[in-house]
Amino acid sequence: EFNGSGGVDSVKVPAIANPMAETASEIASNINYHATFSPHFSPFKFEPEQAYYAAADSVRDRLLKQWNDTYHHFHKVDPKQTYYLSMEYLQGRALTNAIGNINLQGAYADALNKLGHELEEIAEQEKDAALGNGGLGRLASCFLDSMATLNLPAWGYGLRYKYGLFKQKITREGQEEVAEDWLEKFSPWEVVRHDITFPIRFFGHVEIHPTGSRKWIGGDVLQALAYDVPIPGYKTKNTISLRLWEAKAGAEHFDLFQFNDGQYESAAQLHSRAQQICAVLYPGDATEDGKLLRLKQQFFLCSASLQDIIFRFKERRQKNSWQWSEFPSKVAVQLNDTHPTLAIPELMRLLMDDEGLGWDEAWDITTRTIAYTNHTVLPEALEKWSQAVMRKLLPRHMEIIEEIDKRFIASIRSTRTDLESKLPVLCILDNSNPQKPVVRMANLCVVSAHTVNGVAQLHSDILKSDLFADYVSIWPTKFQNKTNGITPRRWLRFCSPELSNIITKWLKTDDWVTNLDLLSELRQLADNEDLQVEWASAKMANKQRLAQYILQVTGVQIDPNSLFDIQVKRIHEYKRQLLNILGAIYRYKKLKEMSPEERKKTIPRTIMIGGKAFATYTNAKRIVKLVCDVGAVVNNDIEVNKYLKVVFVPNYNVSVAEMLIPGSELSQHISTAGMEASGTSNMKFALNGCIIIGTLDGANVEIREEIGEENFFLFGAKADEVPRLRKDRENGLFKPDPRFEEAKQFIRSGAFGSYDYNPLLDSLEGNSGYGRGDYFLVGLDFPSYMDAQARVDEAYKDQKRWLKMSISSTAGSGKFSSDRTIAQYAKEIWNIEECPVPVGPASPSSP
Ligand code: 4GP
Repeated sequence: EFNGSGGVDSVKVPAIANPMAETASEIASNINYHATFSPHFSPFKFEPEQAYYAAADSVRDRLLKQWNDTYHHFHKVDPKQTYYLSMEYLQGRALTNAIGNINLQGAYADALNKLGHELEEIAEQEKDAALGNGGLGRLASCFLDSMATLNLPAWGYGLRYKYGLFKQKITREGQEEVAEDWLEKFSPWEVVRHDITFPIRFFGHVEIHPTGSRKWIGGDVLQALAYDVPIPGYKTKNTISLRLWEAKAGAEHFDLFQFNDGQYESAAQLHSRAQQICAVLYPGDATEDGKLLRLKQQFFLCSASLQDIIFRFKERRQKNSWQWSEFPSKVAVQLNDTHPTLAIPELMRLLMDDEGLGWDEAWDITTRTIAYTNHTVLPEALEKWSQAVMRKLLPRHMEIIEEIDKRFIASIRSTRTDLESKLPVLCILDNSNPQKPVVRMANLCVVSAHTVNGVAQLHSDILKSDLFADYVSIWPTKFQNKTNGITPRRWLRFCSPELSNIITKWLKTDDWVTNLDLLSELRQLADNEDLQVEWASAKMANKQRLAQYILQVTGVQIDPNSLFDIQVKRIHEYKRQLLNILGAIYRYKKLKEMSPEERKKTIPRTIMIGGKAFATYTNAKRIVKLVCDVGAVVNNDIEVNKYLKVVFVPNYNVSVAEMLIPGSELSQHISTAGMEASGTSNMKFALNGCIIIGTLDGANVEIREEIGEENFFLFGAKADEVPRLRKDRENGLFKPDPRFEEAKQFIRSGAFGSYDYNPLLDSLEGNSGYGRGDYFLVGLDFPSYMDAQARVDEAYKDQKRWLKMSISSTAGSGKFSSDRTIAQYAKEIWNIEECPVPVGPASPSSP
């Protein structure tokens, strides 16, 4: 029925699109308009892919209008604005989210129907924007959604990686990484700003003027080019920016003479170096070249963003006279972990060398502007850069860092003689290994930032009592906690419309979508039979949809009547997927030993595990392989596979999470206590009425407090016991539980194939060392984990009780909205206020 010009006959192609269209027929016209006049394909097809791009283009029109209005409004009001600097954003798909936030789901669904398509199918055409690795990157994306929704003057800055996080293929060997080209065709969600470019220098040297002022000159100069991704708030006109930088080299760096001479590669050297910068998210940094590239990426983000921020600061000063001292009352910069730490010396350099300020004034401005969030206490994740590499790539910044360190040391020596002996660990430059002196980025952040925060109460306490303890005595008020949160839009309203509708019906309002605390009213309804029936049917619908998906991607048929038990997150030894799979192995072995009658009395379970292992993390890859091997044996064992399935869910990403989480009933958050800074998927699962089995770690502690201990399956050692338990183990005081020995022995017996699992199993033996001697205490926590799992089975037998727990989990999740987190950052760290774009006739959006 396609008429060859972008739609079906019944919908005419208009000569002009109306970005503010709200009715289905106007929207259908817009889609038709774009299919015809914003072509990305030849005009003979209008299949789901073409429909997706045309629909996205039509949504983008509206977002651009809102973006322009928001920009103009901020410009006029000139409020203090926050800039969130992050090397990672795990945005996922944008279409459903944008349509939902502008509140046009129904109209879009109808419009697409008119054109012969289903919104859901169209939405699946979109590739995930996976410009991040895991929790830290997804948190940044949830934060953007909340900043826009709360009408805050705030923007995100990041890098426009060509290849985001790899695609995970599961083969006979286990995980295989394949490059994921999210920009392969085109992303309808970004707008290139050809007028917004900044020079970014690398290498070169520092020139000292007779006046004493210094200038960084020479080296390579690339250009940073801005791409804006509009971020709409929920039911508000405010639409903010995620500004992603791309690296370019100018035409003047293309050596035509060399090219004509046949020296093609050297003719375009700088061009190819520019391309490398944004080629890949987090390139492996095992080699020196890899480290240099990562450092270049970090500097590229920091320098481009700060130049842009300073440009906007000046642009908004309309009065003739203004002062640099106003900067911290107009600008807040938040560093998402230490990755953008170079923002500190870069701001100092721009203020001193380009703007002519003295050290004291520049330092005052910098320290009042910058705040830092820590996301992990794992020692290997605390960044340390080689001083030699830094001096070569960023000679002026290295000078500035040395000066910051020198002044810090001097101030301690003059005011805190009691801390002198601690200076070797507190100072920024670590010269303890003369072969390899390094810069400690976390120390630079703590010394320079006005505020340092952890991401859950327990984590913030650990920062204060352990990692940063001595700094606390120097700056007692610098340290804060900001418990993470998740956006209820993506993680409930849009990913589970079934459950959302029930909640709205029972609360008689959908205000909970922006005021998540309202969910607590479900608590007194948790026993209500009618609600329970509806709740169960929504859960069942989501489980069926998930079962369909699992069949499609793995070929494994799972039973929607079994208990759906899910653990999805990056694969890491501290997250203890190994504990989960050892538990599954033990369960399988016991099922094998049972009589058919006994088996019938057990609770059928489907254990799903998903996540990506870092390409060079061998033990994590062995864990993936083990889960796959166990699945292959268990799922094909006709004696027991009615009672147990084990599935490795391939290529876990944001979109897969949106499918898995609504269909979950039990979710595992079982890290060694003290090691998971917060966790955020625990919040997503709880919000969707899934019960958590977990340790007292990260945000689990607060989740359990909020939803009630009777609704949480707790097990395992506590954070403050862990050091002693590790010591005991080293001293040979650990007596392994026979069930733990049995599970390991079963693997060693070859029950799951001939792959060599000994290195993995050996990491659970011995008595000392990181990653050996069971550093993550899997053996120690195994018995209490198995006991907790037995309590799960018991609870699931009583479906009324289970549903009550499920409703209570949702009811207790109000605290974990990223709206709450961001409101706290705004008030307690950034000191910014909302700046809503006025409703009513729009101000002119073109200059
Ligand atoms: C993660 C932490 O591991 C996780 O506990 C936390 O919820 C998340 O940050 C957001 O704060 N860290 C990372 C990382 O993703 O790369 O360090």
